[in-house]
Amino acid sequence: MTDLQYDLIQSELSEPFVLPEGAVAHFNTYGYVKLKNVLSENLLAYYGELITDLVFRLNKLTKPMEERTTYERAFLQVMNLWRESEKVKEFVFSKRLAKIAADLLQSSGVRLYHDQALYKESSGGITPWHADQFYWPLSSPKTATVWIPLQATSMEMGPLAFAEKSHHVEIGRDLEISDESEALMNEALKQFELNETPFELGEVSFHAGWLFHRAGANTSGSPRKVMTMIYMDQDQKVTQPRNEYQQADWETWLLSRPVGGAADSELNPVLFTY
Ligand SMILES: O=C(O)CCC(=O)C(=O)O
Repeated sequence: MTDLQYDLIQSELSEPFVLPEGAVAHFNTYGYVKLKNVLSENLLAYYGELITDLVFRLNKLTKPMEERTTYERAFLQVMNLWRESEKVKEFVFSKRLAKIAADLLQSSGVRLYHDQALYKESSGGITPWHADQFYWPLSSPKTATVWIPLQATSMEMGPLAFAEKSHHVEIGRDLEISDESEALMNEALKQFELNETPFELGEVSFHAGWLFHRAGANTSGSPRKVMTMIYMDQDQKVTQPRNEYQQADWETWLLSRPVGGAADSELNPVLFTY
């Protein structure tokens, strides 16, 4: 990559993206929004390679597929890549993406909760139904994850799928990701429309912390490479952990910041503020 190309992708990471009309309303009503042409092919190729190298270097899940649990079959999961590479940090700290999150959440600014790469291997299984905020000891529903495919993602690869409007109802909020959550939620979520569509290269989605989502198995023969960042309102407070996962998250991603205080550990920088 030439210096000029590198400068161009740096500007792209920081320049605002003009949200299509109705995007904020769509996010509020449906709990997610899919946005096309947010990131260029060049940018995704450049950071995609760096992220992929890190995933394979840091991944600890080496068991054969047949010996894995449903959760383990879903993807290789590597977290807080921004701490491992200054270059990947540029991507994770993108103001363009953080501003979209702030605008969708109607927040004056957002912090990072954590990032994670989610690589569904070519023989990877389904990602069962779940809502992310079950895992997070955070006081308000003002959280959003950006899901960024690093290649065009066909139906055969297992694109992220959303149970529209399911963030408005309090069902299954005590369910961790499992075969049980998949069976129970398949029934319970029949009342909601499912959005399950491919992603073009450059398209990303943002979903709310309490929105139920899943992904199909990857039957495409190629890995489904995805990077995600979880944003939270900059004024989020830490709540008393309500399950063992929240306890672990509190220690790992919030560095055990005091319950009732701001979720503002050194791992949770403000990535965009007005
Ligand atoms: O990538 C997947 O299969 C699941 C992603 C997900 O659950 C999330 O980003 O919250």
